[in-house]
Amino acid sequence: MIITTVRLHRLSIPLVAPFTTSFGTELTREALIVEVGAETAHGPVTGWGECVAMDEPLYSAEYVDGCAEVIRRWLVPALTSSLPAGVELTAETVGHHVRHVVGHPMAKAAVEMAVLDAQLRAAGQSFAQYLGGVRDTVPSGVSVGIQDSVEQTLRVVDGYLTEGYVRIKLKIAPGWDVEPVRAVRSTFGDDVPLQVDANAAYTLVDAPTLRRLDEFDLLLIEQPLAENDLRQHAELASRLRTPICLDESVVSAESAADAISLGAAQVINIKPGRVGGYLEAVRIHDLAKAHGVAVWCGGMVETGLGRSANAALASLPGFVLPGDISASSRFYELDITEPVEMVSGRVAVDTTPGVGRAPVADLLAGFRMAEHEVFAR
Ligand code: SMG
Ligand code: MG
Repeated sequence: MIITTVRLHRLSIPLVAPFTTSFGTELTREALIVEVGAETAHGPVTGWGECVAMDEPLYSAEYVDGCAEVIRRWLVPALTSSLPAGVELTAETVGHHVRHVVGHPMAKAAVEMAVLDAQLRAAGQSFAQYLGGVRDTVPSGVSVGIQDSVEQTLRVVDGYLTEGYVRIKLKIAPGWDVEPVRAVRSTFGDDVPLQVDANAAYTLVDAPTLRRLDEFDLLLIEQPLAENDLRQHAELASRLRTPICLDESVVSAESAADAISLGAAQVINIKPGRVGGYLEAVRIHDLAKAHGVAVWCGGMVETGLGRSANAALASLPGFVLPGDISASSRFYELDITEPVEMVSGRVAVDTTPGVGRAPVADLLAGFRMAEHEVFAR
């Protein structure tokens, strides 16, 4: 294909309730949507990508406005004006053409997603078909933010279980760990699939506290230590019975390979944005599967666009645990696409060409703070 236009849509979408993690509270989703216009063998086509970076560099080094800058100044030129003459751009080669830009996986992932969406729409193939999905629906887990009290946590969890979510993930932080987990276990029983996510808030010194979580038979503890602490995660794994799952630490297939060989991860949370795109996400899935390491699909408070693509990814055979793939209504009263629904604890995998859904113009416009045409041929 030949890219003819690139537009960046900067959105601010209110959340239905504040979402608190160990690193902060979100009230709105400051989103960045990439719109790529392209000429293909099948005619002109538009592709959409979602950048999962947060408003501030607290979950990871990237942040949404920084991503927009990297996309505009370095990634788009690499795929357009600086692309060597005669080179045909494909989704599969986007990563190669932007490899000289150090880091910035979320910015790269957003661009690759838009190019892949365009390519698949032109070819009439769905994301799930292309990625190698083998399921029509995927189980839907929900991530529960840190609440003001244990009572409030129980009310919120009760609501999600009543709605039908099949797995609960509680956000934890030092001082908010054993107590809420104990309360959820004793109220809802041992059969509720339950896991926790620390977002890197602990150190190895906290191992005795984290070990107290062993008695609750959690599916896993997600990213207890800092992003770069692979060796320390391996050390922690040897001291806990609860399996350790890495999120922030796995930024590429290489880091996934390191984590697995060091014994730092019994489980891996795969987020396409965090690892540089859906293609690298599939490589990590394949690597983990070959090593007998379970994976599941994480969430970054995506709109329906990213959620639909995540459901497609989660339909691959190695995704054996429920993902953070909840309904649009988990975070949004109004989404920018047709809402993603959860029915009987599952989300349907879209089957129409490309990402199964695209932003609805009026909805996109309603949440838009800015729109920039960063390239036009
Ligand atoms: O999209 O359901 C979702 C959010 C899931 O908890 C979630 N994501 O560390 O896994 C994680 C967090 C990162 C985003 S926190 C604002
Ligand atoms: Mg996480």
